[in-house]
Amino acid sequence: MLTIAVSKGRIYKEALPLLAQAGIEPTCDPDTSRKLILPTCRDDVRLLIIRATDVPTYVEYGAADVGIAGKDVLVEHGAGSLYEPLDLGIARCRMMTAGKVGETWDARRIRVATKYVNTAKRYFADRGIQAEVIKLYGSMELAPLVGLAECIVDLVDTGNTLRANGLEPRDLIMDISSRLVVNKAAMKMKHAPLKQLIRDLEAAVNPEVAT
Ligand code: PRT
Ligand code: MG
Repeated sequence: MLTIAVSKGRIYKEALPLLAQAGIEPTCDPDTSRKLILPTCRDDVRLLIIRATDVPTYVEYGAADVGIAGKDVLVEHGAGSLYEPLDLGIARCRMMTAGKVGETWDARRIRVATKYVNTAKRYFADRGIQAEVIKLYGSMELAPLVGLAECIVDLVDTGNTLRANGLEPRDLIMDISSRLVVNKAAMKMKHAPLKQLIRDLEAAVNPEVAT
């Protein structure tokens, strides 16, 4: 049995066509079924539907052999314990700093609100900026508006969310896309089926270089 961990929402939606090309199609819809374990058209493959931030944890502990997770989540988790064999090129966005339109902040000392605490600390430390990083679980855009922080670190796609809240993007921290991650022990124990899955997904992502 191969167990694949994936989060509901945009990653699931964008991963479905790739999984289908690899011959894996869930036999029920997570939005309507409430099931957390989705059977697929293949008896030997199942999907776990979990929170995006939990994907590296399930794969690290081997509760899932494989996972699909955003680079943002992997970097924040510190995913050195996982193999990351493939960039799926889906759910793309940018991790950026942002602040109130027209407002500059002290380049040496700032307060930053984010759900990416580890990533933000490392980013500012690398630039010699003393940042006090405040952990939030959502709606980061609110923080600068009410004086909780001058700066946020968040994901930006169209920029509409920032604009709607009188904020503007500042510096690019990293480009984000979703990656396939694999449990290290599973890579040895289930080598043949995992190798095949990686090859099939690679062909789905890059049809022109597939052999
Ligand atoms: O919702 P839940 O708390 O369960 O988890 P989640 O919010 O992490 O899940 P989900 O499905 O929203 O996002 C999962 C993954 O999608 C993230 O980890 C990223 O890798 C990827 N992704 C790609 C994004 C975006 N694009 C994105 N735009 N995740 C979130 N956003 C949000 C962003 O945080 C901001 O609130 O969309 C807003 C910005 O979008 P624009 O278009 O207004 O700029
Ligand atoms: Mg969300």
